[in-house]
Amino acid sequence: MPDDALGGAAGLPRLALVLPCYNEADNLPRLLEAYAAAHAATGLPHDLVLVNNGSTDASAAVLARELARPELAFARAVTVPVNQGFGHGTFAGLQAAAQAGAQIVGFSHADLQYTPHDCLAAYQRLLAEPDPARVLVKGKRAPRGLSAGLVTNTMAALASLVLLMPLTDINAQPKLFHRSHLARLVRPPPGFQFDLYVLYAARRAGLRLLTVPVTFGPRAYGQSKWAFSFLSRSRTIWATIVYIFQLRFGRA
Ligand SMILES: Nc1nc2c(ncn2[C@@H]2O[C@H](COP(=O)(O)OP(=O)(O)O)[C@@H](O)[C@H]2O)c(=O)[nH]1
Ligand SMILES: [Mg+2]
Repeated sequence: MPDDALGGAAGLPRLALVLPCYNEADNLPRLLEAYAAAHAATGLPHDLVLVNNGSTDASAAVLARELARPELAFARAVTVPVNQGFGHGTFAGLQAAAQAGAQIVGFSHADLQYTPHDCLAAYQRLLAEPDPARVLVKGKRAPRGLSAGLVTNTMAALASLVLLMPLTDINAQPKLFHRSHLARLVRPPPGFQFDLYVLYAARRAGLRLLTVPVTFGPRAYGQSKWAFSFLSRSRTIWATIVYIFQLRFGRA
């Protein structure tokens, strides 16, 4: 049964999941294969939007080659010519998804550390809600390494305290919500603070945050794009601390 028919017949609001990719050429074939398998297995009305976020590796050629395969007809690419950060690329993908008619939009990472199964389970969790426009579904990573877990929990505690709202595992993927939430994202930050902004805007609007457990595996290829050295990691953490206070005092 074609997805449209399934979506129409069952009345399910269609999902477009945005995967911003920054120099993930080595991960893309396996990533797309995994999503194609999950798509075929569930039959859910679900599209993929691959954002080539200003990659300087072979991502453009790999995407063009892979997306020509018929089993990937539910996936398409959006190109951001010059990289301006995770938030910038993700927001561009979310807007393109909404413009193409998706009622539910969301995002996750493109390095296969999150499984398609977990992302689609988050979608099903959202579908179980009587009013999907009043919730945001987010992942929460299973127990993590000591150091990564400490950073995650400290940042969540700081953000919760300063912004006066309970937040956990802020940068865990995926995040899924009704397209109407996009109208609240009036000043999306260009970098990794985008995740916090999306959650903050949701809480401010009175949405319920629903948490689903996700597994967070190791990267198949390449290295983390922000935590590859002590300096790069410290920079992102510091930028996030500054951003938390900017949000609190209306400067963001
Ligand atoms: N650093 C960075 N990552 C991006 C950007 N756009 C998309 N991404 C993707 O965001 C994800 C970040 O994951 P990763 O670097 O592994 O960070 P970690 O999983 O938090 O350690 C990857 O899938 C990247 O391809 C960008 O502009 N900068
Ligand atoms: Mg990663």
